[in-house]
Amino acid sequence: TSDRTKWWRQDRFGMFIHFGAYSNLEGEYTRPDGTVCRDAEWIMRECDVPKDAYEKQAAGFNPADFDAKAVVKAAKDAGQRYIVITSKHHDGYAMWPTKVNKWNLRDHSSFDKRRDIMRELKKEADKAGIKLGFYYSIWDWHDPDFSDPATFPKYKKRMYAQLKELVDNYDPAMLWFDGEWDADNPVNRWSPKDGAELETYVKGLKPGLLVNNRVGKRRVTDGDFGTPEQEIPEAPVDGQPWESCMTLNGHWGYARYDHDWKPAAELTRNLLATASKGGNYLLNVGPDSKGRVPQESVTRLRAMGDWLRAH
Ligand code: JFZ
Repeated sequence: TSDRTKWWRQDRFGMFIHFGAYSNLEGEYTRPDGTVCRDAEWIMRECDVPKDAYEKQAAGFNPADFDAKAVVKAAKDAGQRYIVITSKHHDGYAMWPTKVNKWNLRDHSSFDKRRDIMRELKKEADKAGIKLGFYYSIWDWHDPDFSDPATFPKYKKRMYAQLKELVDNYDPAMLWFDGEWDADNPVNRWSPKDGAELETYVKGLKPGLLVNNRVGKRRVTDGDFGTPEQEIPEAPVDGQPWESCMTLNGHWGYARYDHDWKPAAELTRNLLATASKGGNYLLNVGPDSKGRVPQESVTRLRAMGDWLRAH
């Protein structure tokens, strides 16, 4: 294990944040016939929301109550030492003012045009000594060039340009890729070579940048670390550093109907079990349509931190 991953291996415990245009629906899509379909960050796909309807609801997205200071404090109180936030999930919506397209929080929302939540988060994280990383989905449901093999290279150019914006403008410590894996999607053109190229490209933008394994095809040695999801592996995989990501309830993105919060004791046990096996623990919060982290999440994070401080 390399020096590059040292800070991250020592940090052990991080905050995952799933926040995007889907958060505005809070997990519920009301169809034209009045029936309600429920999901979270996958709602566009799982509830077959027509593109224009999804774009229309996103135009009303106004997370005015997003409070970077409060988010960083919640992480700090929990004992979390790094934050990974969705810069772009599968719906393709960018949470920073990208110049690559208009499908972003600056140009397609009802949010204050002067604000940039990524910049706000970076500033507060820096102040608190917390590292900031970005989740970025390779899979993109919104960009028409993604799903056509003939135009895919155009999409790839835009993706590279967006990643350069993220690295140049926010100096992230890590890029957490996702969406390279879907079985029925043309994303399967995403070859190990594509993954290796992308990894080389982003590391060229910033030496020292950490990259997770989902940059490629889940090869064990891809990227700098593995990413088991919602599970604690029995044994470490081939000596590779790994990080287990989990939700506080049953969803990544905010779902107003999900009250199935895991007890703080269970979460603390998961953290300790993960750490004892040499892994990192990335625990997720999903801010609501206004940008507020659910109180149920904040209290559980604080209880974990209280336990850690007491022991
Ligand atoms: C992906 C996303 O689709 C999901 O919305 C969320 O962001 C999560 C953190 O990552 O979901 C996955 C990715 C990988 C597996 C399962 C779900 N997997 O390897 O089993």
